[in-house]
Amino acid sequence: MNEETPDAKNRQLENDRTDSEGPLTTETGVRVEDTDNSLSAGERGPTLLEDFHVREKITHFDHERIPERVVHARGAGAYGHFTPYEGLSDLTAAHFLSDPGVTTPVFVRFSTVAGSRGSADTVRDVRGFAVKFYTEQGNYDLVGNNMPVFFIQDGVKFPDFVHAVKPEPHNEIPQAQSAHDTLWDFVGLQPEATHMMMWLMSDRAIPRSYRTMQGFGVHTFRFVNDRGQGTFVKFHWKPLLGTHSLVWDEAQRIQGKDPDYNRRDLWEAIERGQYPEWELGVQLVPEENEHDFDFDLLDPTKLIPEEQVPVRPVGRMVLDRNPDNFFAETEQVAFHTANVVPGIDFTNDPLLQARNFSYLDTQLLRLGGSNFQQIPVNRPVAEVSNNQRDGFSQHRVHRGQTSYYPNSLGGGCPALADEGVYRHYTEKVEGAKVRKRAESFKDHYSQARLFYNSLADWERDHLVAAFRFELGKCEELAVRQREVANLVNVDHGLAVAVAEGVGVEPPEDPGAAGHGDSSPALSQANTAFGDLTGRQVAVLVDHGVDGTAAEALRDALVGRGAVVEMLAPLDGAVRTREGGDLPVDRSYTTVSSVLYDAVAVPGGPDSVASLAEDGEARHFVLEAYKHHKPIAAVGQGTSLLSGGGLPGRLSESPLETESIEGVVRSPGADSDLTEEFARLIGLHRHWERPTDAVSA
Ligand code: HDE
Repeated sequence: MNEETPDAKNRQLENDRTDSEGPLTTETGVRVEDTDNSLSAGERGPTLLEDFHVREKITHFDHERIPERVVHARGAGAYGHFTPYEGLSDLTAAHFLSDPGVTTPVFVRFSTVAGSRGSADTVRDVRGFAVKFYTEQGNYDLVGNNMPVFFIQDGVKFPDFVHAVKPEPHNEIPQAQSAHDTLWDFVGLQPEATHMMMWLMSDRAIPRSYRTMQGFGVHTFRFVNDRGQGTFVKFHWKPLLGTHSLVWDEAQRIQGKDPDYNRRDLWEAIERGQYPEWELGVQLVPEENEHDFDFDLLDPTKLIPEEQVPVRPVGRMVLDRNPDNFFAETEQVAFHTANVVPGIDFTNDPLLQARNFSYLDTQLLRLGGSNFQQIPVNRPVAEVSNNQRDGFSQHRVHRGQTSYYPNSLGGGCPALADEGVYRHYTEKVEGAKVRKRAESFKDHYSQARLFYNSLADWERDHLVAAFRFELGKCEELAVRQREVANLVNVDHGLAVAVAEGVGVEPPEDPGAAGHGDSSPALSQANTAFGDLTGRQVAVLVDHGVDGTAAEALRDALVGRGAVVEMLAPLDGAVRTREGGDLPVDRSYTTVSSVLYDAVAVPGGPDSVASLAEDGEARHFVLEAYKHHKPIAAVGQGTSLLSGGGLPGRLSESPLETESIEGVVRSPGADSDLTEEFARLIGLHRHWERPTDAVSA
């Protein structure tokens, strides 16, 4: 373990932390005895201009807002650290990847893309996954997304794309949604977006949690070693909990029930000490193999199938500390793709090249000038020394007579560095100036098809439903029809299914069958299952509940890392069948089944009878059932399943042993029940459960 680095950032921040203690003062430190009454000429007279306290207080308030990010405005952040598994010096000069003994502090910000700062978390959207490594060689930012490809190939199209997806300009509707005419108008006319639209219509766009999201660098980058040799690299973050998503209907309901759902989940997991972890992986392509693929490595609408180039795990990131202040840290953090360290370089991906311009430019506006790197969350732990001076909000007090290079009056300082320096990869470049897309960028459908081929049946069903939902919200039939015409190049069956759903002409079969390739790694069916860490389980109880069963279930699940809450009609406590008091965590009228991953109903005739008479309780179970969630019913608790309008085979014989996908029923809370319930929760959702007939 490196002595200096693990908490280098945390230690640095210590100097900036402020606890508003002691007597109230003005910004200039003058003590204030009354902040409730303005200084006025007489008790009922006009306020006096000379009241510097009221002027300062209100002026500061007037200036509290800064522009939100033009994209990725809504986000949540956390600190943590990264440790490599092994030294990668043969590939890269990056020190933070050179030695398992080096642990590097990080700050990560997750985000949605289209919505404003105050929009809901669980919208259908791409998620940002931006990591700032505070390395000993300077800050390195890996500014990625939770999907491995992008909508456009060239950065010059980015303003067009963002204008299309953002709320429409004439009425600013809809907020944080892609289901509207302008987005589909744009992507229908822009076939290069097709692959990414497949990802956006998939479950990847509604992650259950930031903790259950993959991350991708998207572009092909370049590792460069000490000898100046380059290797192409794609970055992957893999969550240890697996990649899991919400159900679309559930995601929409959460937008109202808890718009902070993903943000809260991250915050609470860290507060509980359940630190989320990701493994960093790299796909490596030697320079000489650049042209071995049937797509261009520089094209950001393409991924490298893992089956073609395996992902090599190279390190681990843990997020273990929440920020002290949202604005100071999460809002003011400034990521920039051009923040690189020795050993990591760019490629000529035209999207990446534009990003390298855009991020600095946007921070200058958003953070009010050129000194934003001095803001605590942005400051590197590496030494900073240069001749840059002045500017708005300069916090450094530079000493000395000189601020130029070369100089003799300042002792020649700062001197040019001669070791550990950043050297750009000496790539040979030649060519005529042209505005032309390379021929190698022109296949827009093969990988969209690869993605479709790779999905499990339930994932395809969700994808079709998402296309129908989104296109169904477009008013212009021509826009719907054009997208369907696009999809026929991916898969005829998909295009027909979407066309039927949105009431436009099903397209002709183009005849030529597309390729049958698939990449199992792209399916969420092949992710990690079984870890209950941070899973939210609701236990519905009322007076007369079988307290022994309820507590046994809770203790067993908590022991496996789940968060279990006792929910009753009223807050406080319920009397158990055994005569004791069972504390209630909250009234279920303040929450909703969509905020939980699983529901249990313990027995106790009185408790169950009372719950069965309450529409809220019945709806809770029914809705969980509709959203494919695991349900456990103990003893008489099984009868709650029968009263709620669930499909026949569940309601007719609640204690029958006929198995129902994701439902466990048992006469008592024995270890078999808890074991089975835990297994079902670990499987996340039970997609094979038919729910079409369920109205909840
Ligand atoms: Fe961004 N992007 N982007 N982007 N991006 C921004 O920078 C931009 C792109 C991504 O949590 C902005 O500081 C252009 C791809 C994340 O603070 C802005 C292009 C990927 C974040 C910007 C892209 C991303 C941003 C807005 C096309 C995935 C949030 C505020 C050439 C690999 C970072 C800001 C955070 C933020 C520009 C495309 C990821 C305007 C011009 C591809 C995660 O500079």
